[in-house]
Amino acid sequence: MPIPRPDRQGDRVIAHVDMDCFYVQVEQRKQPELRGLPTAVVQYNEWKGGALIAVSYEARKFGVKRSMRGDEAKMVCPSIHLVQVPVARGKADLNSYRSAGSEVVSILSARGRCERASIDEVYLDLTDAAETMLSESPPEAIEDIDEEALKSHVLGITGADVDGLNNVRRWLCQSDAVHKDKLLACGTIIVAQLRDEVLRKTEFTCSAGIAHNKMLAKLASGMHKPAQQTIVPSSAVTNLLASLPKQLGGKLGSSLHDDLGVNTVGDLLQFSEEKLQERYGVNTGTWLWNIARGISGDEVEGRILPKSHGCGKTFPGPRALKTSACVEHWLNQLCEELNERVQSDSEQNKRVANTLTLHATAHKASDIQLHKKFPSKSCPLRYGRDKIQEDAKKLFDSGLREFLGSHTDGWRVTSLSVIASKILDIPSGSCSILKFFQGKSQSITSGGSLEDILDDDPSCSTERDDEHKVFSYEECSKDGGAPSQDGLINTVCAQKKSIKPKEKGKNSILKFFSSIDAPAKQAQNDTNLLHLNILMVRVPNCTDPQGYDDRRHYTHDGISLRRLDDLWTIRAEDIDPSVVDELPLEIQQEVQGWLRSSKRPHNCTRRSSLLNYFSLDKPT
Ligand code: DCP
Repeated sequence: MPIPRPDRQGDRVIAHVDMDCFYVQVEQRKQPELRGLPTAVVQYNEWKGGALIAVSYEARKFGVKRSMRGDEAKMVCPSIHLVQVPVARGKADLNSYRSAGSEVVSILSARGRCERASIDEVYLDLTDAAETMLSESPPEAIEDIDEEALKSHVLGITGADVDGLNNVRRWLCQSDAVHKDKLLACGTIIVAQLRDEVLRKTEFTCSAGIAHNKMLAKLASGMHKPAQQTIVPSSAVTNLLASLPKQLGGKLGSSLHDDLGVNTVGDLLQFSEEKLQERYGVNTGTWLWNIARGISGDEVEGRILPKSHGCGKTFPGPRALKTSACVEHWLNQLCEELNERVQSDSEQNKRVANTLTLHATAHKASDIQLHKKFPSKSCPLRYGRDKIQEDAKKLFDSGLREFLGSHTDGWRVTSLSVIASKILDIPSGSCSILKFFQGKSQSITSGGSLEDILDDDPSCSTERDDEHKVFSYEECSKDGGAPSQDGLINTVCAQKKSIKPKEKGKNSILKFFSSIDAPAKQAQNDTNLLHLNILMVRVPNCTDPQGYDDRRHYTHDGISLRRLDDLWTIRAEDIDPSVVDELPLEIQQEVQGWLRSSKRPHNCTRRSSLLNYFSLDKPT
């Protein structure tokens, strides 16, 4: 159930920065002649011109929407330029978008703690930077306030007011404002500077929300797009929340409706915290009470790297895979890409992924009506393309056996994805090796078996998705339409967060509440459910009239050190030299040093120091 976190409500300055029509901007940078023209990026496939996955604001004016296919977009906007998403191994290749997102992150992260929440959005904690500005050069002391800052939308202050710029200037420079508003004013100027820097250095525009917490910043960032920023002073919170969409969804939403007659976030305001706690328990009660007031203590996590890597593809309709050979072919493609990504992550960031998970959607020939799910399967991840391919196939075979049961008369697979997760840093020092071997020691090696496969690893289930499909966009599925040829599963960072394709726009508050039940298990020992739900809130009155998927996903930090006890007992002679050969060079040297010294006396000393090291990290 949701767990509230204490909020230093007024003290913090949090920004949520979201790129504008991101893939389109990336393509327009490659082809500058497309700038300013109606443009859309289409998925890899030719059916009806491919599905649109990103639409420029110029094209949106003609009524082009992401839910359309290329042919339909051409009908409503004959001058539209359709750019196909890059393709590799028969599927969309998102590397250029990932790298472009990283360029932006490297600029934004210079001013404060930065959390990369998806391929094109980040949270920033600018509290320290704002405090510094306030003490060294407060807004009222700045002669020429950046015009970008003056163009901000300050909720409750600006509107359709012709004198908007001056209103904002006055708000920014109020010498008698309370401390938290002064901090927000500094944040406004800092974010305007950052957005300007992003534009100069990357040629990309972005929009931002600036508030005292993540939830409110996220709500605000989509309110004025493209290339604008919106500020939420505390005084504007009540009205902002009251403007949220009507109905609360999910089981908790139904229960609130049935028990208390609550339909909207605003309706919650009439109940005391005690009353809500009485009905829903201490945690959920306080969480509801806080949410209704825009209170959230969620911290911006200092994380700019992905928490997982995922590659997936859908095979709708006649393209469904019906033989093991076809599945193997596509698994090999996906695993090849996954291997490249984990290798490059390991080389560039000194991190290793520990878990390989396979998700699939399958249907039986015999009982198409019964929607038994293909079970997700996980195992320790072994590095190397061939090994990943081999293990993914074993996971698939294991899942298929379970899925089919006694019905072995035929099947078809309509989606496949492989995910590398539980990514750990390789710390320097010999202790790092233990961490590395944590996963490796239980890999499906030639001596291993399918017993190593974790059935429906709760951290890897398709239902939760939080950790894996950092953002998974399953084309077309959001509106219930048939999926297109090529669904994408893009894992960048986020972690997580939701999971299912989610709609952005008015009814997102429904998702906000309906998400509460699914990850409840996770939340029992993790407060990030609050995160999860907060991130799923979408902006009301968003200027984007179309619904769109929210691909953000959240995960908790439950990186497993659970097998530490085993690790402490690893003996040098147990280490498979072939595994060592796969390690990054520096780690190989470290292992070799460890192996060498393990042959000397006084092993106890070494072991006890390792024990001490891990004791620090040991979960309580
Ligand atoms: N994306 C995708 N499939 C989807 C949704 C999005 O591949 N179903 C990709 C393309 C988008 C990028 O993710 O450019 C970021 O998605 P956003 O939802 O943030 O949308 P945009 O950045 O395109 O537009 P906006 O300016 O409305 O945020």
